[in-house]
Amino acid sequence: MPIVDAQPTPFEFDLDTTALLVIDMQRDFLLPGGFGESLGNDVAQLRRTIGPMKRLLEAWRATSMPIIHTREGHKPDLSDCPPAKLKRGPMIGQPGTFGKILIQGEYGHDIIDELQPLENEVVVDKPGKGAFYATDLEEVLTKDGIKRLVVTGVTTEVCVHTTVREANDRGYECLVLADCVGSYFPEFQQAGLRMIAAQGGIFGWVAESPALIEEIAR
Ligand code: TIU
Repeated sequence: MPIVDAQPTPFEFDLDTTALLVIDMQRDFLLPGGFGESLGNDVAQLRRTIGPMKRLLEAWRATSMPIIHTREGHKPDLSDCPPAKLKRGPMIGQPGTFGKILIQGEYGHDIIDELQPLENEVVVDKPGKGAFYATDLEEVLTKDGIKRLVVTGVTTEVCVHTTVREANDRGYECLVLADCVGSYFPEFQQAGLRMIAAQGGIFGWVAESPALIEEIAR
């Protein structure tokens, strides 16, 4: 079995039971002038993941392992957006630079050009921060016999963390790639990664993408 150098211990995986999760690499979060930046966030902190992610996707696509992309967003009538979320995210559904913010079908809701999914890759639309809540992700993984997840995307302490915690509780082993996840806040990036691997890997493992690419390219 391939083994990747990781924290807190090496991460062992096999090509038949591992999937790549790409969380919310959407224009609304990553594009300059978009929703994320309009909230005062530094999108460069997220955009540094694009190069490593492109290289990872290229290597992963050369294997038979599945790739699953997620997008956070809501139906145009906001019927799947809890009032409590809307109250603290009042821009959701409002017109932004790239269409109505976080609304399915809008330009800003879709994945950035550099990382557009291929036709055979699954895209899971999710109304929450976690990728399991109110989605068919668990069904998709079970059907493919997936037991391990390599997790990438944005943001580290919000949608990546929520998803890793949900996955860990469901029995999946998660490897988070430090250079392929991003937070608007450098201190949350650091702490978020440390939280995953602390206490003997309380939620999972953390590694750098070149170490994984080397293993899957063997
Ligand atoms: N995808 C995701 O993390 N959604 C967020 O709202 N993240 C923030 O950091 N705001």
